[in-house]
Formats: sequence, structure tokens, C-alpha cells
Amino acid sequence: TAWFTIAFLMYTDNQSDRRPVLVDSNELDRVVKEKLVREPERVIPFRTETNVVEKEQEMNENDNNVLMAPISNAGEMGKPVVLPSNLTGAVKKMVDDGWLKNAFNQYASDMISVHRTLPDPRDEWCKAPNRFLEDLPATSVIICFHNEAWSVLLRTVHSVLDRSPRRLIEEVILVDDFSDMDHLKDQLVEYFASEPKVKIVRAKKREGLIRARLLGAANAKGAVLTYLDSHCECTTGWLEPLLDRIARDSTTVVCPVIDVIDDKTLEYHFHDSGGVNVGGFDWNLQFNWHAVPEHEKKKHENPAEPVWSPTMAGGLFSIDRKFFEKLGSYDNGFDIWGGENLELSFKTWMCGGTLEIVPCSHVGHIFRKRSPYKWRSGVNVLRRNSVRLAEVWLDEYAKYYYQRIGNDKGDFGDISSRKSLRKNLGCKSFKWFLDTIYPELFIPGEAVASGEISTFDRKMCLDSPCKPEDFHKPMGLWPCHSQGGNQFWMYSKSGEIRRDEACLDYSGQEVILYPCHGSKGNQFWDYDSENNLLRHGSSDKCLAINEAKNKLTMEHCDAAIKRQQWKLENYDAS
Ligand code: LR7
Ligand code: MN
Repeated sequence: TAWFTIAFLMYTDNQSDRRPVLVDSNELDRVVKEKLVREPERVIPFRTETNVVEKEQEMNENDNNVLMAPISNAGEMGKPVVLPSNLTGAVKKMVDDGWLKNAFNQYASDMISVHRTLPDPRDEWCKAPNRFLEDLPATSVIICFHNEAWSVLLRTVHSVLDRSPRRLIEEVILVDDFSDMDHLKDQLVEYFASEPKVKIVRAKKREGLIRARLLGAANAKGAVLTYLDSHCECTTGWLEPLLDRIARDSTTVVCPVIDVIDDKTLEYHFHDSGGVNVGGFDWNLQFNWHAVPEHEKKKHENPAEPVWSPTMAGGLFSIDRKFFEKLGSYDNGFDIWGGENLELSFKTWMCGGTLEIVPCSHVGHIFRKRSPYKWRSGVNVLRRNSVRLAEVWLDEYAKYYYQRIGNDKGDFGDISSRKSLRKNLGCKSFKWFLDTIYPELFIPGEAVASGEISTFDRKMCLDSPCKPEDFHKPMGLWPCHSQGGNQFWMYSKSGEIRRDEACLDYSGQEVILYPCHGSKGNQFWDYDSENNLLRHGSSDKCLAINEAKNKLTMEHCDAAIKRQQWKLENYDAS
């Protein structure tokens, strides 16, 4: 508050003052909101640890932003950093550049200490004496990065070093996946020169995160490998609960609860143990989160106990090094990003291991809305990785993924060594995995029709990405493209028109997508294959395309009206 008083005086007394002013971050919001300054766009918080002098030089002399330095306590205890919304000039440019390069608010991150404090998220259950074994194996922490922001990468590393017992950290291996940002070169080496635990390994060309992780593993000495993304923050006591599970059984692969660090404010949001989620996937072979299923909940007395998870998100986990090697680590034919998390999850379960989420361990991750770096051009990287995954691990279920990509597998390279790996390990079938570990998953094979749902002239198709944000919104229509994807639907035996967890639903207003509830009602559609009508259960109306042919409507059924006639691809009348 002392700082704040200074700021207040300067701004009210002399509007043209251009000297840096000190403002406490806790007061920043109030200063702006209560208009204690005449020109709020000139209020810029800043922190001494980052290079104030350098930043000042970057700023144009005639710029009407005032640099304020430093903010003490910015982001401490996981609090958000809120920048004034109406920035102008050079500072706005710095903020925009930060977003552009990183797809998160780098400028806000730069204001936060690389040693910032966070609340202790642990359930009391985790803190009981002797909860975890005394004698735990040491781990190599492997952090791969491609052009990561300085303050974010450092905060990741410091959160590991600051919040882990030193004896349990064999080393921290930073794998540079061929970054070109200057601060990741000598500056990084110098920064960690006096920290013997930190090692830097450089890829000689851009490898992608999967091969970068293999490079990390090849250089690792610890009995356990712990992988983290390069924009994480570990919380108090994060490591012991993970290592404890592996010490008890080296075939257990463990993930912490992944908390959300806000991409805009860097606020740390905690999931409490009541809200723990487990991993699943859909037939696009995309990872998704689910509440802990009932059959799993029943096995536990306390919600902080480790829970089985069919899959992992991918970025944050610990695994016994020998078990990882035994499983054939990762498929080095996977490029840049994606699919490796499902590969490791499937084979962990199918080849004798267990995959768990450990609620006593919390690590934050900056979730972003787009990928800021370059992928390979001209190749559908994610599809190629997923096809390799399906070919090796999915058995007769691979076809459900192929339907989703219009049966266009593309060039997926040689997979013979991965197939023999599976054979030599004597792994169980994918059917076993689905039946035993992921019985919740809807199996498209049980569908009566699968593929496009098109108007009778096959011009317009039902079309939606079925993302969480598409729920409760009208179902889209788009010219049919025969590529699967957003136009791939299943007509289930129980009368649902669905993809994954999204169902076509009508409750009297628009025809929308709604999470499938399995109790028919507004999600029940009866296909009359003689007249090609889709008759809706609770309203007894029929699905139609409007006169303008751009929207779905519901009408009194009349087989003579062409607009009410639909084709369901691969409809099986039996
Ligand atoms: O070419 C690359 N080389 C890299 O070294 C591309 C990326 N990387 C690094 C990158 O700097 C980062 O540290 O790899 C890491 C992951 O990349 P992100 O952060 O851009 O991707 P993401 O957070 O969306 O990635 C999630 O899915 C990936 C699929 O391949 C990996 O499994 C990531 O580790 C995974 N992240 C998490 O699981 C964190 C929780 C997200 C969720 C759900
Ligand atoms: Mn990430």
C-alpha cells in the first residue's frame, strides 16, 4: 500500500510525469477500476526481476504509456495478474507479441516471480504420517520445449527444484527441441551454470515432442522418469505421492491432477479431490476427461486415493524407467505432437501395467487455445500418428477410427517393429481393454447406421464438430463432403443420432446437440426407412430441412414432402 500511495500522488499531481511509478499488484485492479489515475491506459504494472531498463528502452519516448515498476507480489499464491484492458502504444505491442509467440499472456507471466508461491492443494488424507514410503526412488525430470517463454520455462524448473526433496531429484533434463529463440541459447546455459542438477540436451533438428522425450530418456539416469510440459508449476508435495506408487509396484504409471493455469492471467485454479477426472478417448482418437465412474468410486474410501484411468493426457506423468523401456517407450515414428499419450496408455494397460491419477499430487499447466509453433507443412501429422496407433493397438476396432477420417489413412510409414513389439510382450487385446478398463465407451459397432446423414438429394449433411461449445446449440448443416469428420454420425440401436457423447435432441425449439442421456425422450429418433422419415419420439414430428435449405426444422410428418426425407449411410435394416 505504501507503493500505491506514491503512485496515486504522482498521477494526480502531475499528469505529464513520465517516470516509472511503483504500484503494488494487489492495488492495480483498484487503481484502474476506481479511476485513481486520469489516464488508465498509461498504467502499466511491472516487476523488477524482469529487465525494466531493457523494456524501457524498447518503449518509444513519445509513447503515452507510463512504465510502472515493480509490482511486488504479482501472481503470488497463484493469484491472477490483470492487465488494464485499454493498453496502447509500445506496451500494447509487447503484450500482443507475447500472445502471438506463445498463445498465452507472456507479458503477465514476466511480471510474476519465477519462484512464486502457490497454496497447498492437498487433501488432509495426503498429509497423514507415513502416508508415503520413506524410501523412494529418485527421478529424472524431463522437460521438453520448443521456443518456450523465458519466465514460464524458469518457473517450471524452479517449481520442481523448490518443491521437491533434493534427494528425490536425480536431475532435471531440459530437452531443447531445436528452438530458435535467443534466450534459450547461452542465456539458459548461464542461468543454470551453478545448478548441477539441471542439464540441457539439444536436438540437432526439430524432432517434435515425442522424439524429444526419447532423447531425454536416453540421457536420463534416474530409476524413474517424470515428464512435464515446459509451462507447468508443481505444488507442495507433488512428487512423493507419485514416486510412492511406483516404489510399491514398478508397473504402475502415474499422473498428477492437472490444474489449470489461466492463459490470460496466469491464475492457478485448483481441482479439489472431489472434482478429480480420469482420462478417456473418442473414436477420433482424441483424448477427453470424465468424472470418475461409479465402479471406480466404489473401490475407494477416500477421494484422495489413486484412481484408475483408462488414458492419460500425456504431458505430465511418472514411469519406472525399466518398465518404460520394456513397453518400447514411445513409437519414434510419431511426429511433432499427438497420439503418443494414447499409445502409452493402451499399452500400459494391455501389457501388464496400471495407469492411475494420483489426487495427492497437483501440477498446474497452462492450457492454450491454439498451438503457437510450426508443425510440419504438407503432412497431416496428427492423423499419421493416430493411424500408426490404430494399426498397432486397436485390432478390429481400428475401423471405427478410419470411418472418422473418411477411410483415408495416408502414408503412415513402417510399423512392423511396433507390431512385433506388441507380439513379443504378449499383450492383451484391445477388446479386453475396452471391456475391462473402459466399459463406458460407446462402441460404434452397435450402431444401426454410421456415416453421413444427408438430405435425400445428398446435397446437405448434418455437420458439427461436437465440441463442448457445440452443446445446446443448433445442429449445423453443410454441403456433404464424404470425408467423415464432422459429418460422421451413428444411429444407435436405441434410436439416438450421435457422435461420441453428443446426441441430436429436440425439445420444442431448435434441433440441437445435447450430451447423450440414454433415456430416449427428446433424443429418440425413429427412422422409417421406407419413407425415409426421421420421426421424433416425444413430439411425433419429423426432421426436415427448411425451404431456404440452410437450417433444420421440425414439421408434421408427411412422406410426400421431399424436405423431410433423409439418407442414413450404411443403414442396416436387419
Ligand atoms: O515440436 C514440438 N516440440 C516440443 O518439444 C512441439 C512441442 N514441444 C513441447 C512443448 O514445448 C511442450 O512442452 O512439448 C510439450 C507439449 O506441447 P504443447 O504444450 O504445445 O501441447 P499440449 O499441452 O496441448 O499437449 C498435450 O498433448 C500432447 C500430445 O502430443 C502431449 O502429450 C502434451 O504433453 C500434452 N500436455 C498435457 O498433457 C498437459 C495437459 C493438457 C491436457 C489435457
Ligand atoms: Mn502443454
